[in-house]
Amino acid sequence: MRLILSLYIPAISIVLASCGGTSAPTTEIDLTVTDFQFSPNTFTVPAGKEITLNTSNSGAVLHNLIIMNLGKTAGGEFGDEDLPNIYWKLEMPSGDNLSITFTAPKEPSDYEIVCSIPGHIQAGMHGNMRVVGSE
Ligand SMILES: [Cu+2]
Repeated sequence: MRLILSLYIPAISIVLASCGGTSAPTTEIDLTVTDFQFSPNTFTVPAGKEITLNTSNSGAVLHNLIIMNLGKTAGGEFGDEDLPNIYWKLEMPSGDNLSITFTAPKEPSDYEIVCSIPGHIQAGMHGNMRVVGSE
């Protein structure tokens, strides 16, 4: 019985995570990138945990995903002055599917996500990663 329960509980968690939209924190994110959008463009992760990001760039051009440092924004255009404010960056060539991990920030808050390629923020490539503390 113990074995059955331990298999059953992760299955429930996966179902809840997929139905919960952006409110339920998840350690696995499926992110599709197009010209010029992140989908989803908001997601919620648990503080300090290892997050698996499965990305697919179905756009025609190179994109990247940048998570900005706490309290930092790239504004309408990512410039050299924003480089020291990068928490984490992933390059996503057109047509590539990547699975990669990063460690979520320890500080619960909202963190801006952007694509730094010129013009892409203005075209719509920005969003929010919410970091929540453990309950
Ligand atoms: Cu882009």
